[in-house]
Amino acid sequence: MRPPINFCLTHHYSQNLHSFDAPDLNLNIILRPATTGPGGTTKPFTTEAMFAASSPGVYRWSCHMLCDGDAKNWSMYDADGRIVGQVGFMAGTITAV
Ligand SMILES: [Cu+2]
Repeated sequence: MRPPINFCLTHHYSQNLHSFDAPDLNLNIILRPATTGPGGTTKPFTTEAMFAASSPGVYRWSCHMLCDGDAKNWSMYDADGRIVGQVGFMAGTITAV
């Protein structure tokens, strides 16, 4: 097992719950929404987590919370209509070197 890596996920503007799921890294993290601060400013909620990749590679993550109701959950689906997230919106990759 490779050494664990700490990382922070800052969730700037969304008022919805999201998740950061990467099954191949055993990650299932719930991201709390931003709150409204003084003067109506957005106060981000930061989530810290730790993970270790067993080997180098590219690992996929996605949000599994169906959080995009305003856009009919467009960002949750891939081009084939599966609920795995649109890369660059509610999905992406983690590269372990
Ligand atoms: Cu989400």
